[in-house]
Amino acid sequence: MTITEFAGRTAFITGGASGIGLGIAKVLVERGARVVIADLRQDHIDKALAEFSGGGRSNAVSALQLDVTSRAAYAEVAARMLAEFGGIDILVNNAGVGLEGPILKATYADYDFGFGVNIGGVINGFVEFLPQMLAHGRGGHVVSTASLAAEVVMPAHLAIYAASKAAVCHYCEAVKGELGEQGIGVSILLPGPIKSNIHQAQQNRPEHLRSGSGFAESEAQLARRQVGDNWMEPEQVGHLVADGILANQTYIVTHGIFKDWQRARAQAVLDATPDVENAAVRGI
Ligand code: NAI
Ligand code: GGE
Repeated sequence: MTITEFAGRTAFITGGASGIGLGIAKVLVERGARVVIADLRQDHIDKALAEFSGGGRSNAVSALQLDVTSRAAYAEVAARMLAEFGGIDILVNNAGVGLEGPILKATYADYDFGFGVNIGGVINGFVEFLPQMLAHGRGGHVVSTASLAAEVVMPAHLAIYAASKAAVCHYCEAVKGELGEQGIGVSILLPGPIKSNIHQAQQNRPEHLRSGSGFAESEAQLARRQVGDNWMEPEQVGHLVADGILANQTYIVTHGIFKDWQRARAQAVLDATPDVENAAVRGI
């Protein structure tokens, strides 16, 4: 029941008009899926659609404007997907913002922005799309983009980002068993550095969370940060994601460069854990 080929399947990709999401969109189209790109930014949508136009399967892709934090808008879009495609088969919860700033300057606006998009948007995707994915009976798959930032101890200026991504990771791990019984596969994408517009957090911040932000200065600096030449191409991530969907892989990891930090974090937790040999306690 889970996904064995992309032909005849419809994929819905949030944040699909730029970077990693666009890389995934290109590969899924190439491999035979119909793809619907959902993105906050109309400028990204226009540019992305232009990249598909004239291509072999350009009619397999369409796009719509959506802020994943808006539950009312998300519900309308999900209803449209049900009416137009008989429901989607693959959900890619990829929209995210790379906000950063000194934690002592963070305000509620910063917490609401970071958690609202990075974990709130993922939850809204599950809540809006799970019912139709279960009802159509074709089985399906949900990929959610977390980050290797969720797997290492991050510096304080990335605390909100890291915490929001760790939430994505643990939520997906926890629901995988129950959804698997219903024919819905679950994968978590854990990327290292990928060429994208991740440094444009400021441009993706809604007006009502701009005033009162303590991160204005750091986000202005962030906007000037350059993408590294050696960072991975989004389409390469797309191929890893497509293969990961077919294998119903729990973790799709793009880079091995943080492995020592990942190991150090896991080891520190184990080191702090007592060896309890009390059967009554173990039974809990
Ligand atoms: P990107 O900025 O190029 O693409 C993200 C897209 O999401 C943009 O087109 C943006 O308009 C859209 N978006 C932002 N807020 C949205 C909202 N509220 N509703 C709908 N769409 C929204 O950045 P990238 O890097 O491709 O980011 C994709 C995901 O990958 C994010 O979740 C990010 O945290 C994650 N990630 C990126 C890494 C990197 O090195 N680029 C590494 C690890 C994770
Ligand atoms: C490429 O730009 C970024 C960024 O500005 C913030 C976060 C991330 C990328 C990613 O989510 C990853 C980088 O691959 O975050 C990290 C994971 C592990 C160690 C350090 C990371 O970022 C500094």
